[in-house]
Amino acid sequence: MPAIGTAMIPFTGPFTLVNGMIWPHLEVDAAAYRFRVVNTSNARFYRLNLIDADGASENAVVRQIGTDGGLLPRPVPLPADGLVLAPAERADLVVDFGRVRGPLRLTNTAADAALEPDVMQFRVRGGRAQDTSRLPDVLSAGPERIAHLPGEHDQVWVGLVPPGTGGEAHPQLWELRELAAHEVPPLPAAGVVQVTDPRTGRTRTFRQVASLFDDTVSVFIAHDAVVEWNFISFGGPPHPMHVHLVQFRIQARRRFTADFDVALGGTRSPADGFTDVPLEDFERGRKDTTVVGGGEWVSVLARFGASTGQFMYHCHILDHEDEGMMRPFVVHPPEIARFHPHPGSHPHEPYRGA
Ligand SMILES: [Cu+2]
Repeated sequence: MPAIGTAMIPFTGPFTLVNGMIWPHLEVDAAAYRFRVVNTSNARFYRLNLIDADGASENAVVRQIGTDGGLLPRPVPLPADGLVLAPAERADLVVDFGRVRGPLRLTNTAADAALEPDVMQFRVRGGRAQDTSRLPDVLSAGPERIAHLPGEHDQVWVGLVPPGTGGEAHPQLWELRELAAHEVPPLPAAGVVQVTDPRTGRTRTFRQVASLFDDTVSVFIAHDAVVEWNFISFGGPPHPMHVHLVQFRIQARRRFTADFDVALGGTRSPADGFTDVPLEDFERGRKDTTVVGGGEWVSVLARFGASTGQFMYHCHILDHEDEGMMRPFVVHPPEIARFHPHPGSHPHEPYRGA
């Protein structure tokens, strides 16, 4: 962890605040309650678990009904080892206190030596309250089902490289452009990474074309285009990647062993040997933030139909974002997109003129 002055960053403190209070308690009836949870920590990831006075899990009385962008298709149980929420991720939860006895504690069981695990306490009033509520089986239609999958021209490639790359203390975000065969330099080379795409078996070569906030924009998207964003981490800490303007659908999370040379700043051999990491149930909902772990490639799909103009995407660890892991992208109206041969610039409907 790099230090600025005497502070280590990313900074994490020992206590967790809930609505501005350390270790609050909430008196609840023996009934179902809905909680809308957002992780607003600057850097800390939470693994939320509900336990009773003896420390036994009470996660079974919790159902997740929503994510970052709205209701899930169906209520889902919490993952067996707790709900991981990275900075900016949201969870809409229903907790049925009618099915428990005595006080419960919400704890953070994430591996974190500096952490006091208690988050808050629930004190359940005696007697079953009049609660006739019932969770519906079907909550929403879920994320848009996109029939027309994007082609090569609708892909955005972003590399996440570990601390130390190029002598830089912090992890970096690299915007990548794919190189044609005749453009590939002798390898390995600084700023060049290779990936063997498991979907095609083809080795693809990319060059870093932008990294810092003020570097020239390289991601242009045609309004209403469906674009696949590929976040590939070549090592380092996990990054909750957040894209403005859209709710996306997570397509895949793949794990690999990166052969990335930090001193050089490039791959020594193509990223390969990917294994699919099964998505959690809640990851099938509408998301605008998702964790990309070290040695993971996460693909997400979104339609950029909401608006045109300049927007941001970034790591949502504030200390990373402030050290450069934030970049603009531009969504063009169709009248301009037709002149821009860039990722996402091909409208799926033929251009019909103004
Ligand atoms: Cu980050």
